[in-house]
Amino acid sequence: MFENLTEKFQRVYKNLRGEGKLTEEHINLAMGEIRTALLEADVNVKVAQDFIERVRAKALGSEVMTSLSPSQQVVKTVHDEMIALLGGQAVKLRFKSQPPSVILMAGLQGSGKTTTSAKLAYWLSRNGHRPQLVSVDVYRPAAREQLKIMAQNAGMPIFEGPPGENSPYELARLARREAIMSGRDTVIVDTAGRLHIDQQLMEEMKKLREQLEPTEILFVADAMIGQDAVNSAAEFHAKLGLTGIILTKMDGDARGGAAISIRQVTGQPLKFIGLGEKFDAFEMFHPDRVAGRILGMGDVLSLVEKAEQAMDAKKARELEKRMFAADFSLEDFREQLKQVRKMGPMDQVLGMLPQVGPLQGLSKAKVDERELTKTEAIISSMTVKERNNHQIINGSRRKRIAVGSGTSVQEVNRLLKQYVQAKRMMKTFSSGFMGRKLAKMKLEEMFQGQPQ
Ligand SMILES: Nc1nc2c(ncn2[C@@H]2O[C@H](COP(=O)(O)OP(=O)(O)OP(=O)(O)O)[C@@H](O)[C@H]2O)c(=O)[nH]1
Ligand SMILES: [Mg+2]
Repeated sequence: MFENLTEKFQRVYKNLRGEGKLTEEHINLAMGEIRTALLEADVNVKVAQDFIERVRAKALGSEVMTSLSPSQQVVKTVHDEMIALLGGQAVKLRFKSQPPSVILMAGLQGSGKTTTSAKLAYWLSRNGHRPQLVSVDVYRPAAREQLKIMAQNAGMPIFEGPPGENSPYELARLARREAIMSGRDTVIVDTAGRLHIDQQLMEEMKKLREQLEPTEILFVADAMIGQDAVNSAAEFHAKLGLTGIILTKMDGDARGGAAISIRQVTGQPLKFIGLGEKFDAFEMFHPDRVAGRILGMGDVLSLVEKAEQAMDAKKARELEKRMFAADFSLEDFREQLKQVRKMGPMDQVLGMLPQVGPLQGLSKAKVDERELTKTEAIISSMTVKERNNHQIINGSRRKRIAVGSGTSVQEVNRLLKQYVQAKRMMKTFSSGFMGRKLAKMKLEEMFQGQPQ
């Protein structure tokens, strides 16, 4: 997928890479190339234009990140904007608190609704759900049989309905009842395809929507047909109110532009992609991963990592500076704790501690995980004012903080005492190697968990 687009992007980077300093002219040239690449990939004109404008504005105005060269900054900006364009974060399916939830599949003829229904059932079953399939495509003779065969291949239950039943509404109603009786939490309704949006079938979809109150109406779009898929998605959305989009046939040599435009045009998130004919060729749509694929993964990701690492290091350096200027507030203390804990359980964090900063060199044996949790809870229960000026924390405030953090007043007192001691130590010894060493020892002590 997206091979052409990826190739073009790689070329733009290559051209930029040679430039030590980027002028406005360079950026304009690169933006022109990216614009052409997007349009050739079948991205909607307006979407492409907006994208370019955003990147250009950021590339010209961005604050300089010293860890990246100017051309790398442009690449990172393109990457960030591409993720944003694709929706930012992956969006999960919605479910009713009272099952069963109904998922209504919609789309043009041959877009992949039936195949995708079976895939989605299989995916749901792998992700903690108990799906139930039903086809209400009573128009094409073999349509229901097709879903039945696919369901059987994937080992998913399908509701076939009484022989001769030819009402979509009745089939849907009975399938829902069956789901309740057999304890299934999701009913996936495969509907009839249409060549173009026709009045009668649209009415049918609306009626199904009213009857079933689906939590999701997913538009299944064939990525190969490009802009047509975009237009019909917009129309479906206007008439039916879509809640998400599934792009199928992303395994083909689709130009991929539809994927990028459809979300913009409908305002609805892309939720899954189909990557083949088999029932397991299906994945959740992750904007960052897809952006990575479009832009040529390796290069860009390592670049982004590099930038992020540098940012953390910068933050840590600033913190250290404040600490040794004895300007180290409880807020800083908590920030430091948070950064460390973000990295995972303590035993895994060893070796990953920031290269600078007060936590450098803390040994695993000395860190008590529960103590960290408590410390964080106590500081979190303070107001911002209290965190920045511990001296206002009087008796009644201590009581409130203890209740808020599920600890005791004694524990709050102890933390404050340790904090004050550490702060004083740092002030006294803030110059010279030994001073820093002592200050660090003091900090280590604070993390150790003291005997009661
Ligand atoms: N390569 C590839 N083929 C797919 C994918 N999804 C569906 N197909 C194929 O596309 C064709 C049409 O799929 P269907 O699931 O029958 O489409 P439909 O929307 O149910 O079609 P109608 O019921 O006629 O409207 C079939 O040959 C599928 O195997 C996919 O992700 N990748
Ligand atoms: Mg079908």
